[in-house]
Amino acid sequence: GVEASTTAAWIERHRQMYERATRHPFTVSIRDGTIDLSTFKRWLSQDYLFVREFVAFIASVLLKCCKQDSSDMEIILGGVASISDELSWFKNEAAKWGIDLASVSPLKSNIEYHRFLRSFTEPEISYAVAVTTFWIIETVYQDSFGFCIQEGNKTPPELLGTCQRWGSAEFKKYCQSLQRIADRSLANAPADAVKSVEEAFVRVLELEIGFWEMSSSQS
Ligand code: HMH
Repeated sequence: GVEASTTAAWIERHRQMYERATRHPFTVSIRDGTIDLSTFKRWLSQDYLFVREFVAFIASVLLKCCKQDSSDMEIILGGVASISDELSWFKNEAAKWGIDLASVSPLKSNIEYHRFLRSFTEPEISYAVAVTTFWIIETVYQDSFGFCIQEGNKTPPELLGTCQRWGSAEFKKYCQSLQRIADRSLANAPADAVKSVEEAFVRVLELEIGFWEMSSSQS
């Protein structure tokens, strides 16, 4: 639409942090082809645990949506369908890399992120904050992995499937649909509520940076 986008304005206002989340040395090293494969495997294992938590988060967004604004229901339900597909993808990918998912334990930054996600399942948390948080979580991956398949990349062929999963035009469209929903729900929210959604937006960027750092660290 032509109306001002609150979420786009936040990306501009927090541009530096947004770049740190979406052009992190971890994903940039995928694009450069310099990534260490043990680092990639650590990320894959940890992200599988993240996605399992993310299922409950998306379910809570769907529930809030159904209670409030059923016109968004199909898009959020699409998110539920794609997370189901994503879990299968992780299992398949882990098998390819020889990772035993049953023996993976969450690292500190992952646990911190789980705690954050769980805080949204409370019924008093608004749909506006939940759906906007959902949008930025997906968008960080879309932008990060989209960059890995843009022109000039040297992404190793065995990592292209991962990059396409979140970097595809289809996933980008889905993120744009979520962004429209977020902007519309923010347009109807009181100013103090909008302020707290912006805080959640910034918190997601911090948590995403922490997640990449955790995946990159050699411990
Ligand atoms: C940490 N953030 C993290 N993992 C993901 N899979 C996504 C975002 C997007 O689905």
